[in-house]
Amino acid sequence: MIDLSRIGSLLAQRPEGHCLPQALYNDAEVFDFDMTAIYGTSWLMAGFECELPKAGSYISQMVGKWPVLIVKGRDGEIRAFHNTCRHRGSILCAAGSGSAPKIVCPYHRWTYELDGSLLSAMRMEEGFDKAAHSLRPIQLERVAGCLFICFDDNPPPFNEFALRLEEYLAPHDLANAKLAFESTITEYANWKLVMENGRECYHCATGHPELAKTFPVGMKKHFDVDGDLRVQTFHEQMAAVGLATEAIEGDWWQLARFLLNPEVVSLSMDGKHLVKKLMCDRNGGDIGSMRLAIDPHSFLHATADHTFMFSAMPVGPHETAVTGKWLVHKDAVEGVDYSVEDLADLWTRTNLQDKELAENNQLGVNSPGYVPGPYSQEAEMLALRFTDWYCDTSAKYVEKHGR
Ligand code: 3BY
Ligand code: FES
Ligand code: FE
Repeated sequence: MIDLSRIGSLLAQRPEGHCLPQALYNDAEVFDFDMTAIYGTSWLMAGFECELPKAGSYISQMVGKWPVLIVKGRDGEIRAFHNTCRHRGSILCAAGSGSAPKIVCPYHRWTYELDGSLLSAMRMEEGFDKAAHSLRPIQLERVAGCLFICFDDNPPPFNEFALRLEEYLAPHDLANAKLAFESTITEYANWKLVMENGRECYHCATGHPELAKTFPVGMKKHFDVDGDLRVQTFHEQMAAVGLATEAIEGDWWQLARFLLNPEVVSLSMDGKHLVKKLMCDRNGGDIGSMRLAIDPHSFLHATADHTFMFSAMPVGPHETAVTGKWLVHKDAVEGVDYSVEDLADLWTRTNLQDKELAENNQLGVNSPGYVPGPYSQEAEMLALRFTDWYCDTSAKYVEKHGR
């Protein structure tokens, strides 16, 4: 049992505008709380429709300690299930992706249809009710080629987000994309330190010399750089080709299309497109970057030539799995239109640099001398927004369940 009154008092100790009390970054009970109250109640970005090209395609992934299976049915629907057999609970598919005509448990061979219904269970007694042993579903929504899941049967409102994401991301045509590369690294830091790091660019000029060549690291809240005379023209040009730019947000999501550094058309090592076949060819492929961020765990950047998604999944109090996915146009040919090595280079370096920063942060936060310090209101606005969201969401959970 999680002691919710203890969590409530830790949250109450946080000084406004500051990072969090130590225990919220390194305590085992807080980790359990975060899984239940944050990852267990939020919409999470699980991947992309293009990862499930045909009936029987599946993705198996972990959300913390919770195994999830996403499957495409014969009817074209994509469904998410708890990846646990209704017999004695084995996982059905190991983490990874693949395809299968049926879902067969590796333990005693209970066999499920792609829609989760139990098809056969050998040697079970007469009267055994197969219909009562379907796989247990998890909420899943598809928007503009992205897949979102929520463990809570009463998930946060989704419609406004879906409408706006469609408007911003549809021009990137993710339905006609393919996954060109995926990688997962382990960061020995609490997931909130990983996310705070991922939300701010206070550290980018020195911490990410390569990213800083293309990314506006001096940005403020909505990725505007003060005094950049190109901004007005950018917004006009994008409007002329029907691309939304305005920075908008809901409680748990943010969307914007923003200007990259001068002469830059992609988030790449040299600012040039990494893929010859574009996902969005409007304005000659000079369309800045479309940024999506969702709390608690993800951000995505879509430039004309490729899309990169970042996802942080807690593993333990001091351990987080960070997955990157790189999408390109489905007709782009590896070795001709792009090289995987070049495609993955920038964010791989950036993620490894962030791993070191987050791990150093965790070591220092564990010190008996640690005291939560203030964020820069200008340079760390989005990290502060993340921490505020975490505290608000947590406090509401404690309020609702703590009596
Ligand atoms: O939140 C983002 O979009 C990014 C990407 C790099 C650093 N961070 C501010
Ligand atoms: Fe799946 Fe036994 S646990 S068939
Ligand atoms: Fe960083």
